[in-house]
Amino acid sequence: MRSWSGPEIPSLGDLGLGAGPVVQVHDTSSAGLLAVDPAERARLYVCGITPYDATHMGHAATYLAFDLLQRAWRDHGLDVLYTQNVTDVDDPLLERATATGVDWVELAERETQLFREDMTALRIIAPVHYIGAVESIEQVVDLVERLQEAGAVYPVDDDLYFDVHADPGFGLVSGFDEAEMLTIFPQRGGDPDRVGKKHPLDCLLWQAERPGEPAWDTRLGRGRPGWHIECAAIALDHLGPAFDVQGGGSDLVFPHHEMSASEATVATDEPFATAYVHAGMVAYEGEKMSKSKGNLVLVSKLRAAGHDPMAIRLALLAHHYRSDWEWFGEEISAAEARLASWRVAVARSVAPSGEALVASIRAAMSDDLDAPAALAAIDAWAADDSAEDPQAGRTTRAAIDALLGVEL
Ligand code: 5CA
Ligand code: ZN
Repeated sequence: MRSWSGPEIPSLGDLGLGAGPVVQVHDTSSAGLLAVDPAERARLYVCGITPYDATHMGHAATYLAFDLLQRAWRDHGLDVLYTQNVTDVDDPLLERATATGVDWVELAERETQLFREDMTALRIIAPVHYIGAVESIEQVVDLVERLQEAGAVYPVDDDLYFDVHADPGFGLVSGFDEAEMLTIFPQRGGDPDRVGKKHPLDCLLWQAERPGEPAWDTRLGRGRPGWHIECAAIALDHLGPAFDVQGGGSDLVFPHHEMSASEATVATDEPFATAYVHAGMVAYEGEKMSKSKGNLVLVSKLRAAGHDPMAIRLALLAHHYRSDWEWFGEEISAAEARLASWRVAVARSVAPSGEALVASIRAAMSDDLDAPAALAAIDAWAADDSAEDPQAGRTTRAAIDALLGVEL
């Protein structure tokens, strides 16, 4: 499907500032920092929205995290091949469509379009491939057939299930033991108690047509894809196996990323991704912000209320991408004040060294995308009235744009 129009990104190298450092990010599967430094091109897959409601600040925080990763990679000199999916057919979308009397295709199109507009306003880098589940049915069927050839698929009634233990590495993404998995699985769409499954954790690959639900005629019969295989198929098709980073919010660690990784590994005999990077959860009114609960702060509402998208972006940047945090509304005024002070600071005819500040921002961002540390360095520079560098305003404006995506 159509991607969105992403921002222009200035090159700091072109300003004579050289290249940024190698980027280190926290990898969930090894529970530590990993230098992700492929030759020439980094390949990134980020799990996209299920488009049944509007973009909230939790979504925005997650997509911002992977925008920052790409900015750091680009500054280091890498090209980035970026794929993101849209889960445009799945239970929650169909349930919302039925409950509101809207056609599911229209609902998905409307919310995906709003998401594109929110991403453009926030200057989030657009994926090269923006791919819906509906347009990937063929790839899913191919992948399920590869799993069948590997002996990892069995039927339950007319549905098809993946035998998770066909992958000796099952569990290595999350690091969870079976008890933890069994607790979380039913909370995140799993069906441990379904009669006929060989193991409670085995997951749905293909769901046979249900009355009143959309279905496609395929070699697997009439039906639709399960959730995890959708991302495995889209990522393998557009990035190939062993790509650099699989990303999403921490609510996707298990089962979603665990299952996708195992499915892809069994089908290809190669690792799915090198690193699994997860953003923390944004809460509101004491609970994880989520469409299913309805405790939402919508990006589009903040924009409609007249808040500068760059202030919304700065409010998000004030939190480290890996931390869980709660939105309390007043952060937007703090971000607006910060934005105003930075705009004044870069307009100074002479300011403290721009190059030293760029080095600090680069050091912070290449160290697991530490945006709060970068913001603190910029605040200190803005508050310092020593006058030594007539180029500092220009250099700083470009660095804040290139590395943090904030246009001053
Ligand atoms: N379509 C699937 C992924 S394949 C999905 O999880 N969709 S979603 O609309 O529920 O979430 C979209 C992205 O936002 C996911 O990466 C998810 O991890 C992230 N996300 C959802 N809620 C929050 C939240 N409260 N805070 C931070 N990130 C969130
Ligand atoms: Zn996904």
